[in-house]
Parts: sequence; structure tokens; C-alpha cells
Amino acid sequence: STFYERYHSLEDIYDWINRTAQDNPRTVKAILIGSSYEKRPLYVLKLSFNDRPNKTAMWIDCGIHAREWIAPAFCLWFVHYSLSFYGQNTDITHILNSMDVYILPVLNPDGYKYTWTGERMWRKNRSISKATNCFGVDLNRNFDANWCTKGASHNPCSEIYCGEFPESEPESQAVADFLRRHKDTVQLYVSIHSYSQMLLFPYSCTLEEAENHSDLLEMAQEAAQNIRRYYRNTYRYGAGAATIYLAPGGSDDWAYNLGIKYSFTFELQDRGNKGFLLPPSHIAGACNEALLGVKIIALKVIEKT
Ligand code: 0X9
Ligand code: ZN
Repeated sequence: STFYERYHSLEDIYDWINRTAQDNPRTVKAILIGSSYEKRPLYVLKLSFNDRPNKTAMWIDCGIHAREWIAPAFCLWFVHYSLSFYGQNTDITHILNSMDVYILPVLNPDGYKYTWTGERMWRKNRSISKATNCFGVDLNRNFDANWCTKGASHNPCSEIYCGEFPESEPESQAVADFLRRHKDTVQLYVSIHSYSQMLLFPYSCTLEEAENHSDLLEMAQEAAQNIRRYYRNTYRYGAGAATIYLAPGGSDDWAYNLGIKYSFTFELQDRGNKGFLLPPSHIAGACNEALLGVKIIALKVIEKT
């Protein structure tokens, strides 16, 4: 199997980030956007294939939840695909000619590291609550979108602990700060999770419909139809709250409210057979179908703007 068809330790991913930036000095830059609770660097890779005026951008983050190993694997896959097929595949070429791409391969490095060395099923980050001696905030409940209402918990020992206050965690704060600084160019926000094969869009923090709900629905549907047609695999899609559950404080809803009107959460393979323990032999299939979905959505965003 190739490098991209295996899961990688955090150290290997840091090495890969460095190497990728060094080997592609004209197109890839590593940007330090902050550090984790345990002081690990948070690097965003910026892919930029030209400097046309008025260029927009898309954002992709992976690994906000530690145990969802297919997510960082997807971010690596996406970068590799972009660097390999720019100028070869018409869709990715058009996307990269129109947009810069910001990619955060591991949003939650402390948690990811811990799933390799401590508990494989860890979800949250690793900040400690003095009051309870419990570890971890669910970073996807820590953003300022109906923060800690129904679907999140104030209990530090809960898997869906929202933290002390919105953006209390350095990881969520770094992402929010970066997106606030770049909100005029970033038109598309994508967050990669697993599992369950779903394509979710705002809102998850309320049952209300987003203002451009029908646009978002159409884009998600088109992505899911293409995945079915080309990979014979089923992705469900819809607004988060109505499709899975109310879950406030998520990055997608927060980015949407910031003004990034195309905001999606992808839940990659599988549908529960192996769950978070998706075997390496499935990485290529899971990443290729999700990549197709991301491409379809990015093309639609370019069409609309
Ligand atoms: O609950 C979550 O954070 C996500 N599902 S997961 O099984 N990967 O934990 C879904 C996130 C959907 N978006 C929001 N809740 N904002
Ligand atoms: Zn998740």
C-alpha cells in the first residue's frame, strides 16, 4: 500500500507537513495558526496555484475528533491528489485555479496522539478540568453557535462537554481566529468527520432552516448522487439537526454564522460495521468518494459566486 493508504502517527503527519511544504515551495505553504492545549503546533497548509486577483478560498479541517482516523487521512489524501492532478484532472484544476485551499490536517493533535498511545476511542481534546479531574472538551461543542444548549453538556466528564465558555480551548480559538481574519475570501467551509456516510449542513444548533437551505440541500444532493453513481455507495444528507441530532457549538454552524454561506460537515465511511476502526484497506475508497463530494460542492460554489 502507498503512504496515503495507511494511517499515520502524529509525528509522521508533522514530518509529512514539513516535507510537503518544502518539496512544493511555489504552491504549498505551512502556516502556524496556534497551538494545542499541550502546546503542539497547529499547521494549516495553504495550496495556491496562482495569484489571480479576487481569488476566493475554501477551508478543510480534519481530525477535530481524535478517534476519527479516516479524517486526517482524508486531508493528506486531498493535498496529495491536488498536487498530483492539478493540470491533469479538469475539475481539480478548475477548483485550484479559482480558489486557494486552506487545510488543517489535525485540528486536535493532543487527542489524536492520545488515541495512538492511550485510548483508541478518545474523542475530545486533552485539557483538564480541575473541578472533576476529567479530561477533554468536545471541540465540536466549543464554538459560539447556540453554545451549550440542548445536545451538549456542562459536565466536564461528558463526551460532549462544551467547555467553560465558547472558544475556551486553544484549538477552537485558533481556528475561529484564522477564519475571522480570512472571512472575506473563504467562501466554503468543510469539516471532515466519521463515521456514518453523511453530508450535513447548517443548522445543527437549531431546528430552524438556514437562509440558503435549498442551495445547500441541492449541493449536498448532487454530491451524494455522484458518490452513488461513481462509487455505488450511499451518503445521506440534510441539515444536521434534522438529519442526526441537535448539536450546538459546532464549527460548521459557527462558520456559517460568520458569513461563510457554504458550510458542510462530511461523515466518512463506514456505516457502523467497523465504525471508527475503519481498516486501512478502506482508506482509498473512503477518501476517493469524499473527494468527489468535495469537488462537486466546490465547483457549485464557484458557479454561484
Ligand atoms: O456530533 C458531532 O460533532 C458530529 N458527529 S460525530 O459522530 N463525528 O461526532 C456531527 C457534527 C454536525 N455538525 C454540528 N453538530 N454542528
Ligand atoms: Zn466527529
